[in-house]
Amino acid sequence: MKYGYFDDLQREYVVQRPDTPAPWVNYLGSPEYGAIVSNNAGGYSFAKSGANGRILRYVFNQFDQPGRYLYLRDNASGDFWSASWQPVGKDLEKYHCECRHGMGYTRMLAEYSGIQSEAVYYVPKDSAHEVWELTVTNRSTERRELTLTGYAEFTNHSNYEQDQVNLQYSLFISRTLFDTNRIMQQIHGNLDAQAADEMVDGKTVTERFFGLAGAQVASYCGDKDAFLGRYHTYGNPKGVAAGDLGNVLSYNENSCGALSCVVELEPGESRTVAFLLGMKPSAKAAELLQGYRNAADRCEKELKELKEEWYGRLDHLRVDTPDPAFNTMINTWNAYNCFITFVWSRAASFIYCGLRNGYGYRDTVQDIQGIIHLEPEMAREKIRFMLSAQVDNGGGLPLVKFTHNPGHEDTPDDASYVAETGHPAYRADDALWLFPTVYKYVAETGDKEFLDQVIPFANRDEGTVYEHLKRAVQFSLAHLGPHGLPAGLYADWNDCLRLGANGESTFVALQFYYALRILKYFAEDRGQQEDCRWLENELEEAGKKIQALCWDGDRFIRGFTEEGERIGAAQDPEANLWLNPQSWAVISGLASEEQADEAMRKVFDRLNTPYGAVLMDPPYHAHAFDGALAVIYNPGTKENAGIFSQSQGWLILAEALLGHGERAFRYFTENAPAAQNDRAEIRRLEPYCYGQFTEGPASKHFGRSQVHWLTGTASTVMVGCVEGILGLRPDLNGLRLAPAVPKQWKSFTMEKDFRGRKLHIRVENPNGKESGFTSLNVNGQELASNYIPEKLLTAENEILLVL
Ligand code: IFM
Repeated sequence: MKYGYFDDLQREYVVQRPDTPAPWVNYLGSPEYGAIVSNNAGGYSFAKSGANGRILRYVFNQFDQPGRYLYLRDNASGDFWSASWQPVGKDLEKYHCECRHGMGYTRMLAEYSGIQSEAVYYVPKDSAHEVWELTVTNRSTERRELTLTGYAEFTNHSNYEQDQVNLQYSLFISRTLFDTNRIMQQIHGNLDAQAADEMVDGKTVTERFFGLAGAQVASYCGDKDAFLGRYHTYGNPKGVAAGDLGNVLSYNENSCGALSCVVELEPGESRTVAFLLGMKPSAKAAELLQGYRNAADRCEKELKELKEEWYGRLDHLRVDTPDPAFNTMINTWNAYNCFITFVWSRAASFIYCGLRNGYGYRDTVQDIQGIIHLEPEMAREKIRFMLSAQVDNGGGLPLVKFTHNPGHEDTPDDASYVAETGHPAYRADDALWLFPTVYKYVAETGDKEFLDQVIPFANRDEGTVYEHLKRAVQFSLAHLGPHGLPAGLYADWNDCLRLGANGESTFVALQFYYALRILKYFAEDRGQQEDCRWLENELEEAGKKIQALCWDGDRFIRGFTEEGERIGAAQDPEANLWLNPQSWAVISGLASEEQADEAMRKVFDRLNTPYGAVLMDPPYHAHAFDGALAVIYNPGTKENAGIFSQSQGWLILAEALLGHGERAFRYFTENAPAAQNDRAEIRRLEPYCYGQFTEGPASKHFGRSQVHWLTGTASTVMVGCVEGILGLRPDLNGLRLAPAVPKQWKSFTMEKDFRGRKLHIRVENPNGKESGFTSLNVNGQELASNYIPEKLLTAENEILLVL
């Protein structure tokens, strides 16, 4: 079943049926001011931190309420409805609507009883407030008088938990005031006589506003209960039904901002007003509102700026292949998902309730990879930040606080860090993610000097980027298990594998192998002979051990328990085949051709499903060892044999590296949101963003996806598609073109910005191959291989690759 379609020209997803199987949301704003809005206007917003800067309230595990509600009332008939289908929820036979989620904005169009409405929600570029622009048009043949009402439900406290659970306190610190065109909410307003240096108990006054521009306020309400009326709902608020909000303010009640205005429209006439919301004192709010007097013009300008910013980012790579779902994901939605994940990490969605007050090391370092080909400078700054969160022993801080202070942080070795973050120990993989990320940045940009930049460590000391990478390798060497493989510590990539100091992880061993190769490549380029010799020896040593200990004839095992038992061996009754060690054996470069073929075939035969490959099989139930925490999940779910979508990216990449275009593309299609638009009722999540996992065959809801938007899947699949399927593989000195595509793709094109130059690439596939090289022509010159040295490139480049 289909609920909408992709409008690729506008870079919008258009929800045509509003009764979607789950709230389908969009992200607005920037790290300064974040907002989430669903196709029925549900959602919340926050300044800087979802945990401590919460402005709009949202009730999780509910029916997507409350939200940014705009009500329209026909004053002649008394009938009322909302600019989004919910919360009033008019009969869809009479109420026609669509919701267009775009890049940084969401537009709701509705037509009911001869009135057309268009609500646009956005956060202007570089701003810390949100705008709800509402345009109403009279499509009937009579003069109409309408009351338009905006409703924003403030939290009573900026801290999400205080607002939700500590009501004996938070109810009694909030109050609202009204002035001309705005409701002001004050939290701790009674402290207004205190100077900042006399703050009581560390608290100051917090002021939020909800204001109206472009029309006069006819009535207002600052008290949620008074607005709704006892035993009413958001679908029939008393004040909206009456056409008069009663001018009530809150004092020791739940605060809200509700403002109404009255507009009269001749047939065909339109009127635009704007509701503004944010955290500002009254005078500043008044000034801001003044700027929106001519609401339509101001909003048009701001939306244009937003689009230009987003299009500018996304246009650094444009592809045109025979597959529309692939195009829409790579050109727009997967790319957008990568930026959203890059910015919000795992902080705020409808599943992450906004409590996590920092960056997970591995998540963020991986998230960066998804935007390197689009915004390398933005990526570089975050890489620097994450390097500054690496401890001087080479390990990563499991959680990097939003208030991170490089050089002065405690570490998992300090009780204070453990108490503050809840992370009791190092994880084996964190700093190893730096290798693919730093490599991709340097290769994309050619910025080799980056390796010489000096960056502090989290706790003390500083070193060049190259030194940081060396220490990451040294961390693994200092934490080897009894067989000499890297220990699994508190976790490897899999949060549900607690292998400890004596258990060992094949995944980390393969990452380590990959890390050694990258560092050696850098060392060779820099002429660091001693390091080259050291790394060569380590590589040989690691390679031998992994081969001897982890290859089980037709698969790589997952590792060893603390008791020395093998995990993921063929004869194990449960979890006897794991996905990641197979794909990473290929990505790391360790697997021989025969091993790669065998292991990847096993994955395809045993783990693959119509929705992607499960993380392992069979699920844990009766045979989980002590550190196999996955058993806490229902079978077919998350790490317990769910289709963990992030791993699909590595699978796509691994198959593509092997030249298996058919399989790589199949894995993309099975789990790509856009490719499932026609069966959205099964997938349930938004058809335009990734989820953390899809329920596997062992679940009652096989095919249903979960945990929308904020997932490492965005970046791994992006890398799998860009480096893998499209075959865009830069290195220090140029660019290799090695696509791995479905045989039936006859040709495709790519427009890529590369190191300040434009590449216009056409790939032809006259003989129906999956990969390979017949010829490469760059600006009229035939090259001997599929590699383009940077020195051959000019400002504009015409490139033709024949497979
Ligand atoms: O790798 C982790 C990630 O850090 C958080 N979500 C689950 C993944 C797999 O366990």
